[in-house]
Amino acid sequence: MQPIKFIHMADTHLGNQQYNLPERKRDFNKAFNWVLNKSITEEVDFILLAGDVFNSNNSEPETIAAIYQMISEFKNNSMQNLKREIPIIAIEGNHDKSNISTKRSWLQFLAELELIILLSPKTNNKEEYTIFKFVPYSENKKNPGMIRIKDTCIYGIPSYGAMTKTYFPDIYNALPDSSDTFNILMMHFGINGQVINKLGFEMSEDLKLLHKKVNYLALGHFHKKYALPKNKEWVFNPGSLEVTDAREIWENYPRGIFLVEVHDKENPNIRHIPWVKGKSESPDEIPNRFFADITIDIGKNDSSSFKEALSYILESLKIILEKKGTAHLKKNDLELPIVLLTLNGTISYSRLEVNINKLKERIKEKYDVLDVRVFSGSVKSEIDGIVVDISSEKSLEEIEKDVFLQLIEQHPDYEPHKNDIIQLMLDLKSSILDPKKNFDQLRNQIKLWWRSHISLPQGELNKN
Ligand SMILES: [Mn+2]
Repeated sequence: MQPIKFIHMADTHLGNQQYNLPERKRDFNKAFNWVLNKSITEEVDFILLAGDVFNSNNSEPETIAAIYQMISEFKNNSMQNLKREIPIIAIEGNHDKSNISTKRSWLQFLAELELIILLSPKTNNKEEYTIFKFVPYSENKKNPGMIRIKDTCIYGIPSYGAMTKTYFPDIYNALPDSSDTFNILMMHFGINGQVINKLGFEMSEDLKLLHKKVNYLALGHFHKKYALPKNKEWVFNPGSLEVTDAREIWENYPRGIFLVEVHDKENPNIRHIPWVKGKSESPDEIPNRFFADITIDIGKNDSSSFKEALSYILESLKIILEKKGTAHLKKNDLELPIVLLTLNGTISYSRLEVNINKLKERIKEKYDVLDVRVFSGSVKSEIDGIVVDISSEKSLEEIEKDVFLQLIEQHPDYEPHKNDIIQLMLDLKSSILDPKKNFDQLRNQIKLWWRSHISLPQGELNKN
């Protein structure tokens, strides 16, 4: 076969303004642009983009403008440097899908502008999809299901969510028997067991059967790199290009892109190019935002108040953050860190004293960081009967529900009515805040609730 070389990436999540920071949106663009430039220096034949190109189909104009500009420049650069264009071949991931109200996805729009080639098989639009045809790009440039480049055939299926796995037999039947070509199938789903707490599909017999017709299954969806099965890999997932979730840092996910060279279709040469924290001089590392993962035990210093703990935290951070010497950095520099600060330990004062916002403020005043995220869910107090998880990731409503739940759980008698009581407490809270309601009305509200939920002799309540 004619040798080919390609890049396989996925989950670029463009437009992701993580933590509400405009810089983060730019970081995602930077990582994407890095891969486009890399594909020129590597002189690849094509790029695979296996879904979740955008973080959302509700992308803002500036996200669309940025991708338009990046791909246009990339096309010009490849024409200049290689005298040819490098096709970008994509499928829709779950994040790219249009919804009923929008009908059209941004990826479809980019395909209409001929910036990318979007693959999707022709389906009968009855109740359930039956995938029946991969229309070649050479026959229909508007709605192709496959494209042939040299001796390589690339087929693409968009994400159909949980239904996707039911189509494996249909996909198998629709794929031609072409043993003389190198066959790539692009899909968007995860495989069970690869990422903790993330549900995917099993390596079922239906899925394994695809290997009879597919040499390289190019996946996206899970943000972690993996290649399966271990003894003879043919299923590949590159992982996301940037950090989309703190968990990816805590669990140290390998992520990046695959650079694949095929001379002998039974033995493709597959290299993973990984991400790296901050900038890098190496052409074989994808620069990402620097995340500083720091854990501090605030029970360890015997502080008797949060004020004391605060100085201890700031002092502990000094050693870690000042060593980095980030003072000269601008917000756009990838070296300027986002601090993921996990607090744990047992404190001698109330958890209600732990003021996360003040802590964040003080850290930002004192150190050069892009942002601070504080996770304090596992801090315990010696004096609190109730443990309040005041981590920044919880909404006020969730915290309230937690508190109410714990109050109720202290009284076993209330247990059977737990959820109803929480609802009553939430209702009462909003009644108290309503200036139009007076005390009698509140008392009646409780009485009514009591009568409809718990049958007690009438006299009991009227006493109070
Ligand atoms: Mn994704």
